[in-house]
Amino acid sequence: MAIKRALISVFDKTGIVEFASELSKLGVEIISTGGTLSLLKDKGVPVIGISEVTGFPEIMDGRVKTLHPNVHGGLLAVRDNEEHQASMKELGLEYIDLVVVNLYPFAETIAKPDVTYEDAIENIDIGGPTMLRSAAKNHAFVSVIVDTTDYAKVLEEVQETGDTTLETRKRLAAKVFRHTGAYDALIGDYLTGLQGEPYPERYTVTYEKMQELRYGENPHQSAAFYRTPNAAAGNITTAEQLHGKELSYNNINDANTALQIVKEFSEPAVVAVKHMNPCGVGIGTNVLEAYTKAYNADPTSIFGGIVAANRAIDEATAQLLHEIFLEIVIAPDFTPEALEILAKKKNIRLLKVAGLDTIAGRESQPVITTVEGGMLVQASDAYQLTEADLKVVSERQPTAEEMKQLLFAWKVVKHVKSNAIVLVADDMTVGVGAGQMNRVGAAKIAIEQAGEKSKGSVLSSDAFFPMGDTLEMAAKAGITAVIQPGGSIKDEESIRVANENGIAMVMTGVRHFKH
Ligand code: 93A
Repeated sequence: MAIKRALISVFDKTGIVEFASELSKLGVEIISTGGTLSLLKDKGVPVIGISEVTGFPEIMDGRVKTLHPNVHGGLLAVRDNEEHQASMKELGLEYIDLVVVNLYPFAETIAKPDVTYEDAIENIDIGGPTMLRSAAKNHAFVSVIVDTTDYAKVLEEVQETGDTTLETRKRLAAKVFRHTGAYDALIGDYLTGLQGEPYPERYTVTYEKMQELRYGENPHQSAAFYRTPNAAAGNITTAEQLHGKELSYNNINDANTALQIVKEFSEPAVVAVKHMNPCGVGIGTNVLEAYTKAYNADPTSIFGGIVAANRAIDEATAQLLHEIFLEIVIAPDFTPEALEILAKKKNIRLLKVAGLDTIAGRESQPVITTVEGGMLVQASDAYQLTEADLKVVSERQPTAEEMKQLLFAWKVVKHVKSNAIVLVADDMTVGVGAGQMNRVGAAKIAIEQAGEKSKGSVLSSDAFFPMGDTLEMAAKAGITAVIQPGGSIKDEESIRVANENGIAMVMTGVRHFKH
């Protein structure tokens, strides 16, 4: 076997002239379509038009160019099958040994903000995937290239032996079916989305690989990092690494959490994250003040943590960040002085997430959790509390300052693993109780961590109090105001304890479990 005839039809023409001309030099006959044909002719590569093979003009504005038995017979014939050989002869068909196709840019088209429906539909490639699939099915005999980065390897093999190896053809074929599968899935998602049907019968998602990771959550677990096509700004997948070691699996997960929390705030805010929970959150009039508060919130846990700020890191803040061991600092920008100070440490990862200073709140997007044998999909918890949600249920109204602290505590507790209790005072978290199996347990941890600082602080709870015990503890600790969803059959018990202790209590009617 040898590669004697190649069919080339590419939308992305990167490297195609060089590749085709090298093939031609090796005596390979090249067949091509419309734009690819003109380009190759222009560049002096000997090439035959597809119409000469099909005996048909390209019709319907190019919608039907290569969809012809002369093409697909030549691609699908089993070369050592006598009946197939006889058909080829009888019908005057010729084998095609190599297909080079890349598709109409559907993903790029629908990513355009002003894309029209007609534009999207016109960018659904039909002939291209058909050729790719025919060639990939018949990879025992046919080579197929869908990725421009494979030109070099294929050329090398053809130059050496006149053909590709079966191993290469198998690899290329697998790539094709993953590619066409993802291509169709995206079209399906787009059309399903237009119908406003978030949970279709068959759920297809396509992600593209960003990088292989050294390992997963633990060193014995393998892992890789993928992104959705067209990820929005402000996401971890769009972060630019300015300095430091490669991100690890846990780094990416924690950085994602830190970003989600910091995006809650429009005022200057700094968040420190450990093990997917915030250990310190501070807000202030500037990044330095916000960081100082986030640090003082829990100077122990921040060690080895991930810090995210929603304002550019300046020199003074960088000095403080430099004093402790941090895995990552994330910010919308770094001043040159700040960058110089932070980059003194070889390993610290510095991530620039453009736009982070202007994003407040998050758009709802699907969140996927796998279970063994399946998956769960839900809309992300992007609920933004409004004044109308709030109901003061205690005898005492919260003061304006208490209300400010309560709303801050509420934004943080939403991002703490359930059961979650957060204590806040003076624009910073002073106690975080995360991931406990009962609410009093979470409160106990938060209060203990706050110590003296629990006096005069406010408390937020991600879900209602099943009984009055958490309020009893809060009262003893000197907490003055509480925010919680409400909705327990024993709400009255908690309200009574609050009233007996002069605690102001606000209900939101919204629960924020996070697991
Ligand atoms: O319009 S199509 O769905 N119908 C076809 O028969 C067909 N054949 C190749 N799209 C078709 N193609 C696509 O044209 C290829 O997948 C490639 O993306 C593009 C190359 O067109 P040109 O050579 O005219 O630039």
